[in-house]
Amino acid sequence: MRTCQMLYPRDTVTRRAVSMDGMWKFRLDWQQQGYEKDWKDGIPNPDLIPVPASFQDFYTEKDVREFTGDVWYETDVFVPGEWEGREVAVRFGCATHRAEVYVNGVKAAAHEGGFLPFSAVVTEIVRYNAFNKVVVLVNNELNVTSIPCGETKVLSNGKKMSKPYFDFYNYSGLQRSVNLIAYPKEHIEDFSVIHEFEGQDAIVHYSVETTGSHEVEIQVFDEGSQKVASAVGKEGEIRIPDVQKWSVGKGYLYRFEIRIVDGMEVIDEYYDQIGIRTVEVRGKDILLNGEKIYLKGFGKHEDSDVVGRGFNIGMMKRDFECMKWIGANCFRTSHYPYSEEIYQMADREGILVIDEVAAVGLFKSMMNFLEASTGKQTAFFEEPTIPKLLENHLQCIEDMICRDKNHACVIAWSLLNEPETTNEASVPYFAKVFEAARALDPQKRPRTFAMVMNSLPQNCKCYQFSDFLSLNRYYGWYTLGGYEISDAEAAFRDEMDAWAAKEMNKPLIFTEYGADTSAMEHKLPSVMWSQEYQIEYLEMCHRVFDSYDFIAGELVWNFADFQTTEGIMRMDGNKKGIFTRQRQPKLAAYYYKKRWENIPLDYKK
Ligand code: BDP
Repeated sequence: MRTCQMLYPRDTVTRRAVSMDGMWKFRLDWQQQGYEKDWKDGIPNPDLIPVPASFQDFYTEKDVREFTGDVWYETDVFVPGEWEGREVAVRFGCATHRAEVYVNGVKAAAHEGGFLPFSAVVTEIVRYNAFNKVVVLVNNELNVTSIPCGETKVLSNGKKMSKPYFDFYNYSGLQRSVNLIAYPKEHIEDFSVIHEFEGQDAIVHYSVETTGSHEVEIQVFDEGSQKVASAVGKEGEIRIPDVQKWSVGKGYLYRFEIRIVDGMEVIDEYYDQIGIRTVEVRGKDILLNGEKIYLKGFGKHEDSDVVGRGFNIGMMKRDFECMKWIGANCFRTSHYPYSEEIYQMADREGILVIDEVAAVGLFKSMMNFLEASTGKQTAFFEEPTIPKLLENHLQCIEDMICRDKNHACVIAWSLLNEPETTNEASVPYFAKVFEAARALDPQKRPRTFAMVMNSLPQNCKCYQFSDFLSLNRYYGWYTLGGYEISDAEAAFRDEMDAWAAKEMNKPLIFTEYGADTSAMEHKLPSVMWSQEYQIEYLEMCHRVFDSYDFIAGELVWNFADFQTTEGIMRMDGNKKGIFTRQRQPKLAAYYYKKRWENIPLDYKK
């Protein structure tokens, strides 16, 4: 049975969450012997490695960094005696890209998809008042039936390596926190909120899913801990008088306390911090609380030195400080759902998030991000592997929406990045993905997908699925770069004119535009890769953006330099960052600070 095990682990009067983060035993399975030799019962001769973290960048051997296959993790966890009679689970923030979990040698869970949480319910498996052995087999191989898409290549020397169909390093392992959780048998499984305003008040339509039939109560507290509203029942409405709306830069959060009760007895209790806002697309505008907003910000990555894609609480703090300093109000979780703590922080800071599922690489070309600009036509969605891929993709959409649906910061779902759209076969695939997101989201947020360079007004068969269009465009970089930039601007305007001519009456935002730039390079006059060229390129793009009223946002690629697979196009990673990988500003950061501080939130109203 698959339950929606997405509630963030918390301590309450009825629940316990014990962090299992720390040094775990670790071993790469070079000979693929782990299964046969029962490593599930304990890993022989292990190393020690931190969790959460990607395993790749700790070691000095290239074979380890490039390791593709099974890796094993192990730890011992104490389960208190007083937990007997409750449900006990091991909850993983993620395991990239797939995992099997063994507790005391017994298989407790298997999970596919590397960027969303899952739990192994171990109530019947654990020994109480004793240490229990948790062994996790994580596999990091890429293929074309799971997301993100890629291949695993076997070299003639027998070694395996990852060939991603995407432009970020295939970091993997236990990259997010692991918790041992205990909760009552009759418990809150999930809840959702939909907001509406009536004069100065908010009406919150809520629904709570529980595993039993006892009464549910909800109480709402403001930031001063004053109770402002309450309700009884699994479903209903709560009126919050004189509501403080959640908005950009003002992440006002109410504390919702949910209880299952039996008279005076509390059977289960959960709480969450909820921002109250509405989001919709109307005509050419994206509206927050009924008012037009212009998106300013970044495509990002979870990526930093040494820990790779591992959740890094210090880096998260620094990233939000940099975003506030520069005047950004939005980021896209390119190209996968991020760690839960990042959405909590965005809720708190009043930063908007376009939440993207890991459907990247749905384009039949290993170097799709390069070949896209050549106009090459492929037929990814005609492959026999598509039904299986769709199944995995839909599951990830369901899990992402289940996990993130109550976050005020999440204003839209991005359902794919740079898929192929020029072939008829993509249409039914898109229809299913977009329908699923609409059906699953109680708040019916806008849906979009990021369109690759060759998805153009004249040939794209799927743009109409998006509630607002999201374009990834590199005029002046991958095409017509350097001294040809004036032609790039003309070509860019031609495309925008062609979109305008469609009279879609929809907003369009840029989810990517950018130029690789060395933080060391200054050139007068500019050349490509110099900091001066990055600014000239950005100025050109912004002249275009400022000329069209339906362009409702600009998310530059990328917030910071990030790691990729090595190759002739990448010098130790992608250098399109406005900040370096260490989160120091390039010259362009000062340019943006000036631009964004002068662009009002309701720009182009
Ligand atoms: C786009 C991809 C992004 C790449 C970027 C680039 O969506 O992942 O990193 O281009 O080439 O194609 O920098």
